[in-house]
Amino acid sequence: NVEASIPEPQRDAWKKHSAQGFTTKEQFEDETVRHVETTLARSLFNCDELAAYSGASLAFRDRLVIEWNKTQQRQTFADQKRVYYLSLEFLMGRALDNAMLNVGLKDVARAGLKDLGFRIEDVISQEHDAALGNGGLGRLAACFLDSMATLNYPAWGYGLRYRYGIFKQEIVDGYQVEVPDYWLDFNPWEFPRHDITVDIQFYGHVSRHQDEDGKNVAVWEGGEIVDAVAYDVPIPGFQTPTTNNLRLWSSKASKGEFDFQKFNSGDYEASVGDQQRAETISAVLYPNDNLERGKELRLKQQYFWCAASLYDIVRRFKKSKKAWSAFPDMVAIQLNDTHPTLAIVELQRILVDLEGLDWVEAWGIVQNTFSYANHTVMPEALEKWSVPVMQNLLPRHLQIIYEVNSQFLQMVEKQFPKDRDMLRRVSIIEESQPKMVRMAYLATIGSHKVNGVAELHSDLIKSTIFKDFVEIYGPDKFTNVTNGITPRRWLHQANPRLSELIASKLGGYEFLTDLTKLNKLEHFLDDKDFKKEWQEIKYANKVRLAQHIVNTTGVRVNPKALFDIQVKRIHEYKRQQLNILGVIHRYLTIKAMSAEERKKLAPRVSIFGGKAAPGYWMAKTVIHLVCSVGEVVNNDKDVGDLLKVVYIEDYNVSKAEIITPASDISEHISTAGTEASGTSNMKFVLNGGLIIGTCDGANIEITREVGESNIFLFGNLAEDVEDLRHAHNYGSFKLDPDLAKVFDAIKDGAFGDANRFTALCSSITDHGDYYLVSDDFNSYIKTHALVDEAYKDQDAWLEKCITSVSRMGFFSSDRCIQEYAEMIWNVEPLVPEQRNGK
Ligand code: IMP
Ligand code: B1N
Repeated sequence: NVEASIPEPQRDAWKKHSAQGFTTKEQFEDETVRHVETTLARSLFNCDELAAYSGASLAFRDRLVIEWNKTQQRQTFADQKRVYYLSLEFLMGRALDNAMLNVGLKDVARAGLKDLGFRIEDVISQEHDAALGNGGLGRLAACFLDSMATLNYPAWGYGLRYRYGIFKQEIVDGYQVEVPDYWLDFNPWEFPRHDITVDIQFYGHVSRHQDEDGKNVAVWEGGEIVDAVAYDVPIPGFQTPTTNNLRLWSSKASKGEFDFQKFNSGDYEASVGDQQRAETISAVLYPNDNLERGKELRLKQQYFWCAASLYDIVRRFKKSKKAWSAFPDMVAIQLNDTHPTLAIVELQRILVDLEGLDWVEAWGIVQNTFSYANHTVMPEALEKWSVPVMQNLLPRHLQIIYEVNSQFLQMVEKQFPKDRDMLRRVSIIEESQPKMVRMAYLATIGSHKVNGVAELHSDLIKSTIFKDFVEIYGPDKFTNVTNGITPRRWLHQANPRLSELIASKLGGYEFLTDLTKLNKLEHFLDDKDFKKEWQEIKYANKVRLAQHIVNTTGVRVNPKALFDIQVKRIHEYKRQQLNILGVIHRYLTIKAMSAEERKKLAPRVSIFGGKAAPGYWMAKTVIHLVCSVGEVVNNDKDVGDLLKVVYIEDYNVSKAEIITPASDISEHISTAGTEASGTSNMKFVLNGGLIIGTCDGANIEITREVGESNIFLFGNLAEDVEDLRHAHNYGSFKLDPDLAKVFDAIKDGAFGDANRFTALCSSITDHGDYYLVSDDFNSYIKTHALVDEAYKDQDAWLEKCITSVSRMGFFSSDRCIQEYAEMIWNVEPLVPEQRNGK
């Protein structure tokens, strides 16, 4: 009993003075004004909206951290298994609105801020997004944190505290320009923990020593040391006091002997240089989505973060004084893709080199601790590290990888005698020039479970990259957990009016913690008032987006038009090029139409948004084509409201909260078999928009749930993609005739200097059309015509939307986390007693 070790009078004094946090409007105002006046040293006379945001956030942060403390104590005393979610990306977005809603005090804050002279929306919009991620993979990690806290799982996130998140995108003359995202000027949501600092070693060499028992042990010596400093971000659950922790590591020069020597010897400059080199490790998020470039600094980031996290996890376990064999009963470590795979090697190193466990016992513990989620089959995204680079940076880890590989290959050889090619195929080491470490294989061998993130994707990985491993380990090691999204942020926070309308019909907000409850909405399909209000809400959301569009681009769009939205990272496999080529086709068709025909056409707004990786030239060309088409179409008086084309600058989480509720239709049109899951597809449907999409990723399961009549599917199937590509490469490529007309218009300079688009066009016409734009074009155009038709019958359209929403229960990240917890992590929730004010 920890309490008993503290004298009673002291304990009483602490209890008497223990911080409480506000619950009433009066207390909220007290706390906010106190923070503005003392923490920020401002006053009534110079408190602007930013200061009001800061004051209110600090008031909420106090509340969160009080619950955070209690949660950590509860979890420590409960002494049960915890889950650690390792992700190189956490795309959190804004925290204040989320904190207000999750602790159930947004109305209190709204009233309090009003008393102090502020509108809550203006205060909320002061916050800079926490944008420590590229796209779906990073946002998934953020949704998972929300669900793990809401479901009361004892769970920690571990990541890197990048000084620069994903860059800010500006569109200048129709081109993307990247601006650094320096977001840490004032971040009230993090607690620096300078007392929690871990030494991280790089480079050096390995020597062999005899220990006291005469055992031969490896010692990793020399090299350089960098400090990892912990920064903690509290993660509040919804309608529960459980407040979990996201621990982000920041790099700092070590105070150890290395730079002291230089400093003392008078080499001040070198000492400062060391400091800068150390801080570089956590300086910047790599801005690539679904692409790995094999840069040494990225490997350094990965090891730095894995080693610091593992040190922390092992330290916490050791406090329990349990035997090492109990480690997997207390610790589950989830790897978000292969980026944290070095954690597997690091745990083996700790157990064998530092704790003296026997190799085989240690490896059993490692395998039972880790699980690995694969998020992509794109070859250019699969991580491989060059052996020489790893040899130099992490010499001992490379030895361990070779030993793991040798034992694995011996096992395979016993199972498949004389199959030399099998050994070559499954080896962790690719015998290329230079040799490469295949991280997906290492992650698979070091884990007890491997999962894909949607059904099709999980099937695909079993028949492609992990085919041999299914034969070796049997099919049970491989499983599927279809992705999900948190309904708190993506319905309640992003679309408060729709959430309220649904609650009024379902008799409360239980659907926010049990999303399957939405199915009761189908009972209201004949309720005229309900449907009218639903439609009004969608319209209001479109008006809000139209306002944002005119404010940021100057283009006026008609909120009565059909809003057709594609917002996501720009990537050839996601096929924004198919979308914009389809838009050009629409434009040419309208231009050729009679006045009569035009009257029958539903006006459209084609909305694009998303960032291109700074080095991804083709993606940047796609952005430029969209902007160039917009320039022409939006200024064509002859076309007017029938078609508008806009590019929304700097798509991020907080913009997604405005964009997602405003779609009539959204586009999820990746080449079949390339998009592992997609998660924005789920967000759009949950907000009452329909989808045009390919049979790819989670689109397939969305179709299963909402029904084929409520989704617009088109295009070739994944099973046919390989044959089509093969056919293209062997001479039978035929350009779609409608697409040919589109290319002719581009070549004629209809959208400005055609030379700028030559490479984009010829990637389709001359270089194999790898993403099957031409093969799918006709089907895409025809399906858009069906969308036009369907939209004319507003009543039937509305029914499709409401029916779809009612069937989205499956896509809550709560369902997803429960599946991980039961099938993979084997962890139980720790449900707290509900306290006052909750
Ligand atoms: P740690 O990472 O194991 O140090 O735990 C995280 C947090 O949990 C600490 O910062 C403490 O606030 C809390 N905690 C850990 N151990 C105890 C304990 O034994 N009693 C109360 N709180 C604890
Ligand atoms: O992960 C998401 C999925 O919904 C998407 O379909 C998938 O594309 C995305 C290397 C990635 N896969 N791989 C990445 C990101 C950054 C990086 O450096 C790969 N992102 C995905 C969630 O499952």
